[in-house]
Amino acid sequence: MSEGFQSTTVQQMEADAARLKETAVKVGIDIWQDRVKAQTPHCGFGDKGICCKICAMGPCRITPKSPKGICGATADTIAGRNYLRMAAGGAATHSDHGRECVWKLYDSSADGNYHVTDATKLLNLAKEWGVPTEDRDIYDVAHEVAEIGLNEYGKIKGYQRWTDRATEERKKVWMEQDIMPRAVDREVVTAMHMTHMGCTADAEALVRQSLRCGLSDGWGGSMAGTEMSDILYGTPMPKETEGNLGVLEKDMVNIICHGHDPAVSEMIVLVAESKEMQDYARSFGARGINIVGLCCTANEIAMRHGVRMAGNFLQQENALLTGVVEAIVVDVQCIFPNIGPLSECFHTKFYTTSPIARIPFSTYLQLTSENAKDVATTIVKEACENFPKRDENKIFIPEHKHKASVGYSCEGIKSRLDTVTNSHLDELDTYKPLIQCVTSGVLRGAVAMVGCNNPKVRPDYSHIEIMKRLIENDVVIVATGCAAQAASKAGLLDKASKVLCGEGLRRVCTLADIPPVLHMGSCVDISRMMLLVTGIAKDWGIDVTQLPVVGCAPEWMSEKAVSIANYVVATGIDTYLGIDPMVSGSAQMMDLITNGTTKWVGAGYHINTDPEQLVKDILDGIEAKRAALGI
Ligand code: BF8
Ligand code: SF4
Repeated sequence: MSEGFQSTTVQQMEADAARLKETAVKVGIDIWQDRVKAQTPHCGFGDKGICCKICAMGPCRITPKSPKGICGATADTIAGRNYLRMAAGGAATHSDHGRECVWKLYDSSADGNYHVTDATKLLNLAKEWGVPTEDRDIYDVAHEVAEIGLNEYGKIKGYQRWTDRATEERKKVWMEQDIMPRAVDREVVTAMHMTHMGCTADAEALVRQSLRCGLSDGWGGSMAGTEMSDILYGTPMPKETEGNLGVLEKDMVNIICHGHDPAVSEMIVLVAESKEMQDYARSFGARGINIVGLCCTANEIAMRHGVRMAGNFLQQENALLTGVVEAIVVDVQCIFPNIGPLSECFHTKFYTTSPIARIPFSTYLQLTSENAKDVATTIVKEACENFPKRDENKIFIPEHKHKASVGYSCEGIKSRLDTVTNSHLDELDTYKPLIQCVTSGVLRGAVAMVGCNNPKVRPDYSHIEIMKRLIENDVVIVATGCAAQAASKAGLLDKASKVLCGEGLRRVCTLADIPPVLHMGSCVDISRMMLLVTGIAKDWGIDVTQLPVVGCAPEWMSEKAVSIANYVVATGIDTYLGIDPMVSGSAQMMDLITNGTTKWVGAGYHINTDPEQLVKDILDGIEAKRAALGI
């Protein structure tokens, strides 16, 4: 079955992009490749983190001749404040997405738009939080759990209750280092206060708050987002789908869902699947409705419904340039404002749905718990009516696509282990067989591949080349966000791609019937990875810092990625970055985020913008962890 597997190369993807660029030229619109040229070279001060515009005496820039800003702030202060503000922006963003998910649970009802789908997960969480469940209506439980969840965002005392799930060792470290996260809103406000003109000038304190703010996201807001989404829309389990632009269909009504919060995309999928809507599409000459996802929304609906994935961050303009998209629906985050003017060059309708992301040249239909189905119905209907308005002269759909096996939540991974291996051991719900594979050397370790695309490096190249090298070396990969999408485009989520693995990983893939890259979801689902490493550390009986497991974000770009990197490091996992974290203008900051955090929490950043070198560093890091364990 694996015979004949051919990974799509970055060169092939670039050829598709070049062909689509011809359409952009024809319709007279700029795309990111043009804008990168116009923005290069970037401002060196911003790039190194030593431009401050926090007050109106500035902007102040640090040079050898002017080593301090007007207030006296040094390069260390300025780079440190900029870094913390990025972490706070990311924590706020993930967490507010999570908050919306909790609100949907709060608003859920038997006869409303949003329902409890995974009642077991809800009841487990209720038990964890001491909410009575016996003889109660499931929605009464849901509302009480949601109210507690919402209060976590702004509670006046105590720490994030999600951190109770961490290992005892981690909790001790977080308390000792004074980085145990309080309410999410408090950590973000504290970060903004600390970085105001005339507040914290000490870089070390700024990095510590970055860790704490990040933890309030990973072990707070993001975890809430994942958990509530699972309760509302179902916990992902392994399923088959496809990825890359070839999933767009010439003869169907194509609707793209883009963004992050599943509240919108779930409703679009539900409405579009109805016979009434499929018939409506056929009445305009289409074969039916084809829903596809972009970016993290793609991950969310692929994981839960097998909806196909059109691609990642730098593919969003390409998707519209195919000329076959009747509608693109967005909610929040990672949406290029250029989608507005770009959609105007085609028949494509562009819908925004959230007050958090208002974008010119879009139709704004605010989606609420009450009107969600009506809004989705309007969008799907208008998309169908739009089908006959395509311009044949502007159509080109690249043919590349791959099969993709997705849906590897912690429960999904355990289900594979239970059905294939654990049942022989008479022990279910455990990571022990996985641990045995690592201790015996069949697997060398695991890497969490996460993050975005960034044109500062060749898009997707770093993701794909690093993943190929890792699986070749018997390192299993868990992936989320746009990294998971890169894997899907290259075929690395296809079980058949095990032919690219070393002998050990290939054997594991065959035995457990999994691909070498396990798709764990969207970026908020990196909280799943935190629970995965926690579960493995507990089952193994060692600390998270000892595991031969690392994180890697080779093409990151967003503030969310900075928040993620902070909580991954604070959780004890070394993190390998392929993009400079914009603090290189301060030697102290560079030392703090590499060596400093290692002293405090046992993990830090390793930075290398050369992907070949970065993957070598990762493999060396994994082998060093193995050696320290004596395995
Ligand atoms: O949250 S990986 S480009 S889509 S920020 Fe955005 Fe980056 Fe993609 Fe999802 Ni995550
Ligand atoms: Fe300049 Fe200080 Fe104001 Fe920053 S806070 S802009 S360094 S005066």
